Amino acid sequence: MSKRNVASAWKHDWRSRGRRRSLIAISLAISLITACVAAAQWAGIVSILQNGTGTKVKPAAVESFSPGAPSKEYIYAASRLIATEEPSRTVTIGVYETSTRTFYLRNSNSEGPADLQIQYGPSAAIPVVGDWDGNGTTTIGAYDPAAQTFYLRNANTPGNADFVIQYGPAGAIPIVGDWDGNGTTTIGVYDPSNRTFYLRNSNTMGVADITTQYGPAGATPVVGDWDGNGTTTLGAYDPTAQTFYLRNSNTAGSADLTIQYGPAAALPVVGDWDGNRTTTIGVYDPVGRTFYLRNSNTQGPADLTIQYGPARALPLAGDWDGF
Ligand SMILES: [Ca+2]
Ligand SMILES: [Ca+2]
Ligand SMILES: [Ca+2]
Ligand SMILES: [Ca+2]
Repeated sequence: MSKRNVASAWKHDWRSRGRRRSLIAISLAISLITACVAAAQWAGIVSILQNGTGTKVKPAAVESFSPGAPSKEYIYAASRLIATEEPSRTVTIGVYETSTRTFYLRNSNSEGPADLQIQYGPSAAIPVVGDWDGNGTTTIGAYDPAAQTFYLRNANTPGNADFVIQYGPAGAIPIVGDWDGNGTTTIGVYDPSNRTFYLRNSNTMGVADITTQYGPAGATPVVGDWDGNGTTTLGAYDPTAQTFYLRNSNTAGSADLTIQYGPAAALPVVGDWDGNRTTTIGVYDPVGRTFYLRNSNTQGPADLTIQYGPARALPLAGDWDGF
């Protein structure tokens, strides 16, 4: 090999080595840039998490627990928490079949089978339902008109009565409510012979705390919290005129609300169907086995029409599950 050829070969070798070095340098730079971008992104994620602006979500079960208060509901969209709200305590339908002494209770105002089926009460009893212990759930009870005795139970299960209370004159119709607004439902009766309510603020024997004459002759007593202030007050349904007469205090006087509602031969049933704390009207057609429920104490068509229950059952309303 001549000197020139050696030099040329060396130069060629140097050039190719130089090219290789450049390639290594470029690839190192690319790796460095990629690493920097990744680091910057990670730093960004960490800062988002620390600032709480990302999709950090605390366990709802821990955050929502608050004894004595209604638990919050957590609303998610694409696994992001977008809102919280207090759950509504809606009242739902039920019926009592006297011939089999059976409660059929449903946890939603919709057609479908009973969520709870409970045999309870003596024969020929009139069903009553209420929150006897003030824990937020409505539970079963029965009034024996022959013995003028209430049998109240704190669970929607078969079993013995938690309260046995003799109360009311012969021929009385049981009605129950939270007359003093303290959160517990207590007993009462309506005597159709003198159109008088006898209400008691504890589930014990004793004299009436409130005695009030109210309603037209031949009316069926109904009671509810018509103004949503926490106290249950008087009402009457005249089945011949298909008219509700509702009053916002447990005193004698004229009706605060007069509402014509329901088909002939329907039975009144009232409840807080939309969970806004006011009790509103409804009727049950025992032949067509259909509830017609309305969300305001005004005339108009039913907001909810629900076929439910065996033939000729008695309508009920309550918050059976406390949700
Ligand atoms: Ca209860
Ligand atoms: Ca009470
Ligand atoms: Ca009230
Ligand atoms: Ca309501």
